[in-house]
Amino acid sequence: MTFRDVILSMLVAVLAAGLVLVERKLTDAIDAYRSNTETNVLSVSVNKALTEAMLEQNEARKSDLSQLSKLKSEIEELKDMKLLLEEKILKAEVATTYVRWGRNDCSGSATDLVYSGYVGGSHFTHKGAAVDYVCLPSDPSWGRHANRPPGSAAFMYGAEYEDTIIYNVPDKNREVPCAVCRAKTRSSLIMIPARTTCYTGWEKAYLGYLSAGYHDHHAATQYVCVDEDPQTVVGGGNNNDNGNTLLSCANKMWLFKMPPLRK
Ligand SMILES: [Ca+2]
Ligand SMILES: [Ca+2]
Repeated sequence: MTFRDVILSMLVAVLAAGLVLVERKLTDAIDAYRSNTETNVLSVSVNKALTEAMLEQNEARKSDLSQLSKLKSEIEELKDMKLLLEEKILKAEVATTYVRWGRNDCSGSATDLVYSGYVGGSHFTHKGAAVDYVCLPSDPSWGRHANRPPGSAAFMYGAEYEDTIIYNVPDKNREVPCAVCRAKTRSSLIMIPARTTCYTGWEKAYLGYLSAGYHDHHAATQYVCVDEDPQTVVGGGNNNDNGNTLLSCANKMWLFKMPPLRK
């Protein structure tokens, strides 16, 4: 081999090495391009998915906001309804009525007089008579069958005070007035016997003496509270009519022997 041949062989070897190097670089470049392309595709897909998720989330948020706004509106409407109902309740006509026995007027600024009149009831000698006291109006009116003959009728008599000390009357011949009272803003009424004060939460309408008919009379009566400062019927006179009677209660029931009540 000549020197020229040697040189040529070396040149061929260098060229071959250069070609291998170029091929390797090309392969790397192609791999890098592929890798970048895949990454880009992946990135686009991820971005698209993220965008879609955000759009869905925004839509859901819009829906939630709409629901929330609707709920707030409904709550406001309910609040308005509640206020209206409370206003109606406050303005509602709440009242109760009672008879004030022994007086022709009512007590308290929140109490109206419905009517006043006279206490009536059965005759004290009549067996089987009605037991209740009634407050007869001073301006009665007749129905269709006025003034029937008394053959088989029930009777009504005026009541007299039969105790001069308790009721502070000059004799046992005075008639008893009454008043039907309407207590505004009150919804319940009870008569509490054997107490001079109310229980917690209750307000006194009036104070009086527990009264009923005489224990040995034929006709039964009922317990009523006669005002502690009773009046007499104006113009009633002092005849001893003795139709219906009112006496204060003597504390002889076994209950009243129990402490702390006195006999
Ligand atoms: Ca009498
Ligand atoms: Ca009389």
